[in-house]
Amino acid sequence: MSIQFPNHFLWGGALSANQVEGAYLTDGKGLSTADCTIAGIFSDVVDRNAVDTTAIKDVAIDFYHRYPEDIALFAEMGFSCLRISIAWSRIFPNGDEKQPNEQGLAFYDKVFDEMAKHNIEPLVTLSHYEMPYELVKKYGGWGNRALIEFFTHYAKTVFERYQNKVKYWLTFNEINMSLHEPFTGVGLPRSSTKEQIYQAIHHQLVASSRAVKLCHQMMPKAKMGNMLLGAVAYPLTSKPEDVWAAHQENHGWLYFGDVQARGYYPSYMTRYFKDNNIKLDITQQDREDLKETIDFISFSYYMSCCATADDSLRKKGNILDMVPNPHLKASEWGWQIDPVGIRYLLNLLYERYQKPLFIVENGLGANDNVEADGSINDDYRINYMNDHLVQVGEAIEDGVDVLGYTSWAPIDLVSASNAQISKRYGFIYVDRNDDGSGTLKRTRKKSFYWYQSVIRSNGQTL
Ligand code: BGP
Repeated sequence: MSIQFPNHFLWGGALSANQVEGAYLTDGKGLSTADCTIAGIFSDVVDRNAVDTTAIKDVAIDFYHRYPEDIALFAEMGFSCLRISIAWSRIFPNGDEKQPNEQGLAFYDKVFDEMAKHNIEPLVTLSHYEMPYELVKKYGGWGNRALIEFFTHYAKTVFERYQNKVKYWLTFNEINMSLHEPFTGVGLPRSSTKEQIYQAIHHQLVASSRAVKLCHQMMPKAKMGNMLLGAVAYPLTSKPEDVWAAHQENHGWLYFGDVQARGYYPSYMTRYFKDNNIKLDITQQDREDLKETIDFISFSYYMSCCATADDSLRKKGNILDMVPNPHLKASEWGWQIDPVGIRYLLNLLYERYQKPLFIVENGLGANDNVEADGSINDDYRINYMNDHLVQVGEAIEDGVDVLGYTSWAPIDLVSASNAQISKRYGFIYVDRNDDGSGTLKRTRKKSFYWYQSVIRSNGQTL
């Protein structure tokens, strides 16, 4: 059966500001939380002054200066869409100013104009694993209700500025990761109590719905989505206790989507808060604000995991506390590869919400080898992505409304979990090493030509 992708399917790639831009203090930018967790953003804050400023993320892949070249390469692959994020700390260096930083705004104008030249539709995340660091120091991050106003002001500022350039928006990247990585998600230390983390998440959910409301008021033609880590859990066995454990595991991340897509907390969370003696400050106004729901659901998908009622089997994985699936192989970083999982997830989310879906991250992190002739033959990446895209096609055949697919990542960049560049994801190789050496030269990998033909044929070559 040949796979039919919709005619206007958006094909592209995804980036985040702190993993590609570099120029971490250029043109008035303030420090962001991502700049202060040099060991990888999945850690608590470090003292920035104690950190060597040649650190890998200060330059990253220098997208700040090389974006015309990179966007031209994306265009050569045939991208119709590019997901980027705006660094909040470029627009409001401290986060709590009234007046934005014009130089920061001007930078993204130039990036959007460059995309427009190549007919590439931007998909923009307002906050991808970062916020102005001052908001953590001065206010205690999202634990403080004041951040709702600061974020809303930031959203309004960028909506005003880019309303004629950007149609697709996302609020917070992988908002459900805050439970596992509270500093990265909500600017809270790992030592925080569950109640503090859920409260901070609540403030973020309210801020998200306020941004959606502003988007709808200011840009009636624009669409705003949420962004979830697609962390689907299967029962480890057919034991009813394991099936229930998987159901609960999925509730742990789906509740974010439930609030953002339905406009209220689901009843299972009321039960969970009660059982765990978690008391949240939720005002009447918050409940009103939450009613403004997103237009589409977006998510990342890298792997699935298993859940079991037997706690002794839980293992600390790379990101989540995963129980390995005995039927799956894993990447070099232990992320289990499961193409069927993306079809399962697409169906699950579509049946649950009946809203369009957007796959905004999917890809394989791997060590690449540059051959003597300079070529990079990344067949493992091609196989991974091909297998996943075939399953996306199946889901479309199942009747799931999929708006598009942006790979993570179209170009090598700094890894979120370990701040290294050697965990490479790109179709484009960047000559930079974990110690900061390298020319930053871009080279097309074998996968570049594979993705180009997939896009050209609208999925027919899969
Ligand atoms: C997601 C993040 C991205 C990206 C990706 C790969 O969780 O949204 O920012 O980094 O995962 O993860 P890593 O870089 O740790 O391999």
